[in-house]
Amino acid sequence: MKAVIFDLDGVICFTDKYHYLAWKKMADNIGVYFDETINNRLRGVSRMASLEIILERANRKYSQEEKEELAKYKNDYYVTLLANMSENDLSDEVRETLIALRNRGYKLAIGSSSKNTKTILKQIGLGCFFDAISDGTNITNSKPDPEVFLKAAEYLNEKPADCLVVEDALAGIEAAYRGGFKSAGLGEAREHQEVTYKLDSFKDLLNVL
Ligand code: B16
Ligand code: MG
Repeated sequence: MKAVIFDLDGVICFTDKYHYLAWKKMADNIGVYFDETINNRLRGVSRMASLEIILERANRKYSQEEKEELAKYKNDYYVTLLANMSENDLSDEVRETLIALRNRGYKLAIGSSSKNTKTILKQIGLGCFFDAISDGTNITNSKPDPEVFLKAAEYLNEKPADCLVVEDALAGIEAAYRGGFKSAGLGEAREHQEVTYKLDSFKDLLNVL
């Protein structure tokens, strides 16, 4: 293994709670039921695909224009929540593990569906840390399509077979598998049939690499 590609939300930091609050505000606003179980289905899924999942519970159809307005409403509020993030939102465990991997000579990249990736990395003090960033701004197909990880490998100038993908979402492990990457799963991602390593914690990466 020459490189490690990290998912962002649910792996490096926990923006999932802010996604939940923002989607909940939007859903309440249009009177659509939404809870934490539905929120779990949104992990690693793009903004518009997340909205489609939430609207499964709606009692009417929404036009493309209305959907874009709803997604914008959610994102505007989400971005105000991100503004409160700081270096305190990066755990010592994640920071120390990243540094240990860097010291072992691995190239390190981000592979996230989020279009807010660069803002989040800056907020938590990792704005200049990674060798490459592939995110929602440079892809057309979101996880489980492998595009985001294939782009990360390309930016790193490495072959997929030489990169380990670290993910918290089933869609992310599926994307890694389809792209020819080995994967390490945290949380529900441990349950995917094709996951290479089931991690007990983020620092457990130091035992599998
Ligand atoms: P945005 P990841 C994903 O991040 C989130 O898990 C998912 O809930 C979100 O909808 C997606 O990013 C898009 O985020 O609205 O900021 O573009 O897990 O791929 O890092
Ligand atoms: Mg994730």
